[in-house]
Amino acid sequence: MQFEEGTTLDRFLMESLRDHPEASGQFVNLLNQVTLAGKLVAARVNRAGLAGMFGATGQMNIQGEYVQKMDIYANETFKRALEHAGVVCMIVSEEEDAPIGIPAPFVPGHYVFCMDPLDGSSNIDTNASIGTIFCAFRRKSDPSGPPTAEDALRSGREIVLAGYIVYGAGTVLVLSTGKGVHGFTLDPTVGEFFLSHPDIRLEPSTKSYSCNEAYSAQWDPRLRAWLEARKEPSLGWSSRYIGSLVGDFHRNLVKGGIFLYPPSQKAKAGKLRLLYEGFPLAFLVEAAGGAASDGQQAILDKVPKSLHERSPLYIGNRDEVASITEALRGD
Ligand code: P6P
Repeated sequence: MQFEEGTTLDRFLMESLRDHPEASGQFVNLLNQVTLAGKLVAARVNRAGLAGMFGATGQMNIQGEYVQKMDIYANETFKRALEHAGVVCMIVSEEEDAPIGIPAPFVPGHYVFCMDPLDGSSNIDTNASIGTIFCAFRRKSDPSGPPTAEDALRSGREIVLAGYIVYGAGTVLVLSTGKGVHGFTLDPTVGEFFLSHPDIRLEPSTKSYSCNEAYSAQWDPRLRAWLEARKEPSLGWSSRYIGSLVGDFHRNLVKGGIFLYPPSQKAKAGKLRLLYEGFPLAFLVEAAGGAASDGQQAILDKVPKSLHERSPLYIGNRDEVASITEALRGD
């Protein structure tokens, strides 16, 4: 199905769901609640400096990271939008140690929602792009009882929706239900997302890499050799790294690029979380013709053993992911 730029998100969803007469209204409602929360967070991010929302709260989350004021705001905004709508039975958040159930009198819905409510938030004081990353599964447990951990600890291949909202020069929602990847830009004057990046596709290869090279002395030597080989001037590679996963990933999705976050002494299993960072971005990148690996297997083939499990992440154009996985084969 072809959509011209300027299509609203609502119309895009209505048209896309025509192929799914079995789809309940909950799917559209879920996305509507996500976009509502995204608009609220975007408005606050854009005024953070004026609204006293810069800086840390002094608290530390389960990840051992200092919680920024905006982390709390984003987490509460997405939770409130989702809890009340009868579309989710469980929310897993980077900011919450345990899964969040749906409090009475609200009614649980069909979906399990996993999110990093504001990734890269420590960059907000420098006005760098930050973002919300999410994915959703259909509930697996018996709806007559409470949701279980197994509703969230499952293969990435069971994801039914994934996306992110990048709060940068503009606010862009990128999402996929598995068939194609589409970007919508928020027009804040009317409060509507309009299709701006129809059917994003990645070329097979790239000459741009994103990583924090300060840690390269701690990497597997085969990975260091892989990167050094690409610095041969005649090859014409470049390096781009913001230090905000959503900002780095969005640039690589739109322009091509390979993002690497390998294990290091400080992060022996890698720094990034599988369930609400690796999974959503891997779902998107595969739907756009790219690939995502942990160095041994496809990210989406993994099954997390715990909610906040970390994983090495190599993600972007498929030839480069294949080349890194080949270099690391036989760990
Ligand atoms: P480093 C932000 O804190 C984050 O979780 C991701 O957004 C980003 O990709 C990564 O950490 C950056 O980590 O070690 O390079 O500062």
